[in-house]
Amino acid sequence: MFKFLKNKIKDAVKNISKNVEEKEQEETTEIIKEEKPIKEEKTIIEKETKEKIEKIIEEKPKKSLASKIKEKITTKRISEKEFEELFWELELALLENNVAVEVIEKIKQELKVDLVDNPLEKNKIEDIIENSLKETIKDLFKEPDFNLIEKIKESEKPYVILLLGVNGSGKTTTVAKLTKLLQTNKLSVTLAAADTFRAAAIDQIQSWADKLDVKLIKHDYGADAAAVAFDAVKHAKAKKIDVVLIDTAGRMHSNINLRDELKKIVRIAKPDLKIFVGESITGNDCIEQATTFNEAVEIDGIILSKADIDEKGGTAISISHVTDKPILYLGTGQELKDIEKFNVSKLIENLGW
Ligand SMILES: Nc1nc2c(ncn2[C@@H]2O[C@H](COP(=O)(O)OP(=O)(O)OP(=O)(O)O)[C@@H](O)[C@H]2O)c(=O)[nH]1
Ligand SMILES: [Mg+2]
Repeated sequence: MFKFLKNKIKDAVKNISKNVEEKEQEETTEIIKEEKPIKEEKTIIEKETKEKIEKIIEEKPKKSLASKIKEKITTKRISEKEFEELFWELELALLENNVAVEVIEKIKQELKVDLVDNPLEKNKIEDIIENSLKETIKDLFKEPDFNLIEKIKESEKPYVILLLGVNGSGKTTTVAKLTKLLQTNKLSVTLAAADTFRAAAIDQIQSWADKLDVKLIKHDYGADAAAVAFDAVKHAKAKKIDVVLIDTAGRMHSNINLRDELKKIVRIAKPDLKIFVGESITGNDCIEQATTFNEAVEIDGIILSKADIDEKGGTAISISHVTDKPILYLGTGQELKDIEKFNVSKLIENLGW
């Protein structure tokens, strides 16, 4: 992740600091030019009365030319207008890499507070911009305030997890990966084949259930998805199974009927956790889907699939901030083992920081 964004940010930051230093040289030359008339003025007023001279000296600017130049040499101030010009390249880099517009605006505002009209130590401008950017991006992520495995172990059985998202986002594969993860943590699992809609969906999850040696509760194609979920929870209760994972049909977030069906599954199965599974590579679409699903059924967290093929990373940077929900896991491939607990520090490291 971030293969492209990392280099783009580095280039933009380098260019910003280079431009700042170039501007600085121009301004220092201007100060020297400005100071000349003051000297000429001084020669004229030397002829005037002592009293007048003292008055003029008193009124002269406190800072000498030397101290002005020294301040210019060691520090640099960026005006708001300069900042707008300088930020443009970074803004483009973020846009090209799927960072949401409202998130870019937030990054811009935070950088502005740190950079505009503050004396910035020369030669450290690149570091200052990079640090400010790093802290801002870090703050964009919402860390989950719980550990899923611990939460399940503390909760009443069965702990019910519903996975939702648009077509092909990786829900069924994620159900299988989570099953493996839970089994590794000594938790028993029942699956619910609540995608009764797409041809071969039940066969697909059945083959995962066989591989993972877990019970799959299924009805026929076209059956009521909520009833499948309800039966799975009932089965898990009777068998004292720790977790029920409900695989739902892919649905466009804009389809009102399918959104209502999802609401019905939620009403009947009463999941403890609703997870939106979104494709990391789809950028702003993914963020819009998460926002719409969140409005419909209030999601609790996000799993971003296909992080292994996402070289931009802007979705990961933006989605928590826009939805105010944490990213719980990243899907990092097509195998059962390819699921990683989401870790902000690791992600920031990938950005080269
Ligand atoms: N590279 C990669 N591929 C993934 C990942 N997760 C899922 N896939 C692939 O994405 C495709 C779709 O995955 P599914 O799990 O069937 O997606 P779904 O959301 O259940 O799809 P529908 O049920 O049709 O809505 C499959 O080919 C998966 O192998 C991932 O993390 N990385
Ligand atoms: Mg599926």
